[in-house]
Amino acid sequence: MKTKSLTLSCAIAAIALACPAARLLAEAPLVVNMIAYDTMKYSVTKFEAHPGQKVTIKLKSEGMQPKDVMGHNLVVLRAGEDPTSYANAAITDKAEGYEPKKLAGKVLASIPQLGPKETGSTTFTVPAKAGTYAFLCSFPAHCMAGMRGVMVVK
Ligand SMILES: [Cu+2]
Repeated sequence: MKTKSLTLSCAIAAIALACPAARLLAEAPLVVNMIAYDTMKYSVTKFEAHPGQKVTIKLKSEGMQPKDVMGHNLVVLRAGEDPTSYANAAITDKAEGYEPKKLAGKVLASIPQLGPKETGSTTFTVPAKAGTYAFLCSFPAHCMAGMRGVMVVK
């Protein structure tokens, strides 16, 4: 009898794990550790996440130059938004850290401009829509120089 009930509870546990909702509840948050360099590159240019997953991106600037001259931020765009268009539209908005309020509708999450050895982080829930979400540094010319990447949601 005891063996039978044990078998039954195992079967229930297996069903619960196979259920997508249970999988989401059980899924651990994803932490992405990223470094920004004055060579206008990120240490991470691609990562994968699942719809509904909680993601924390931690960004550390290993830059040496002052924030005014060589600041680095991270802007994660919503699905279908183009990083080059965002960077071009934000280029004159120094007062807002190159993250203008008028473009807020295009942004999923962001970390403000960092100076040398500063760190920042952002936590967000991955949207339900599968696809590619671009991220970039919106300091003038950095995105064009290659300071960008993608979050692949699947
Ligand atoms: Cu940058």
